Amino acid sequence: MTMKKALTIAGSDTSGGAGIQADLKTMEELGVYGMTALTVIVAQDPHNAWNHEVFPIDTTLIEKQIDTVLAGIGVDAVKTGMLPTPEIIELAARKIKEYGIKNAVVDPVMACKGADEILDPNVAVAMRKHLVPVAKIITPNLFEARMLAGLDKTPSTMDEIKEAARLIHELGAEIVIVKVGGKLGFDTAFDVLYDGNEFRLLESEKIEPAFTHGGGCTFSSAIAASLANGHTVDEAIEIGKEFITEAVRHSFRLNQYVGPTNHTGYRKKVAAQS
Ligand code: PXL
Repeated sequence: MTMKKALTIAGSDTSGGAGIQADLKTMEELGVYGMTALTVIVAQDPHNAWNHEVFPIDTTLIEKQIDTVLAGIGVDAVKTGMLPTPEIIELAARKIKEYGIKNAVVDPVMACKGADEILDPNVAVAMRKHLVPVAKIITPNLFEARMLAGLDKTPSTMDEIKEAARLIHELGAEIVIVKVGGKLGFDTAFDVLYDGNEFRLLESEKIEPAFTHGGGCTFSSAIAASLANGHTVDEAIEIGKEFITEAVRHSFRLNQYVGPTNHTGYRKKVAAQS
């Protein structure tokens, strides 16, 4: 038997709901063989309000991991998550180019949810320059969209969101999906997609209350895994939306600080349909 394969270049979320843990769980659920190049370890401080502590991995070691997978094995898709320094961003982009990876899904992580502190102000600069141009699909949230588009405030109206998506597309990404989710007070949860030709609203039901830790990692991994499985871009995005909706529906509380999305949610939906 052969399996489709995907590589995630991302960080470890020790608490298990986001980062490389979310990516591997998602790929597994979608029947894809997941592999990793670890960029950073995030630990959370139980004695200081779950403050995120970020420990980057040496760039040489990241390069060795990426080469292990891309030169030594080969993949059907690559996903990037937390890349904590400009050097690591440049490295990931260079490797995606070097190995001619077409199915590259970029989740431009700039901070952890609930932890406002941006990783490094130069992260956005390096992403604009190196990573956005190699992305088939890029999935910024509103804050990341603002930073990538170079806006001085976070977009909050539909026109502002569309403008941010357009500016990010101009930097070279094929498809931009600005994740709005349940924010901004609309009745549905939605994202705004721009492919250079048209804008599309990706709507889904709003699930409340919801825990959303790791939601961005999960959504982008589900898209990457679906591309690896040979789905078209439109199909992959649709599966990604369904996967994240079910993961949010089955989300749960881990402790007083964090509640992850549940990667087994989609499986339950598929089982119920068959
Ligand atoms: O959800 C963003 C994120 C991505 N990657 C890692 C994380 C987090 C948030 O905690 O820890 C490794």
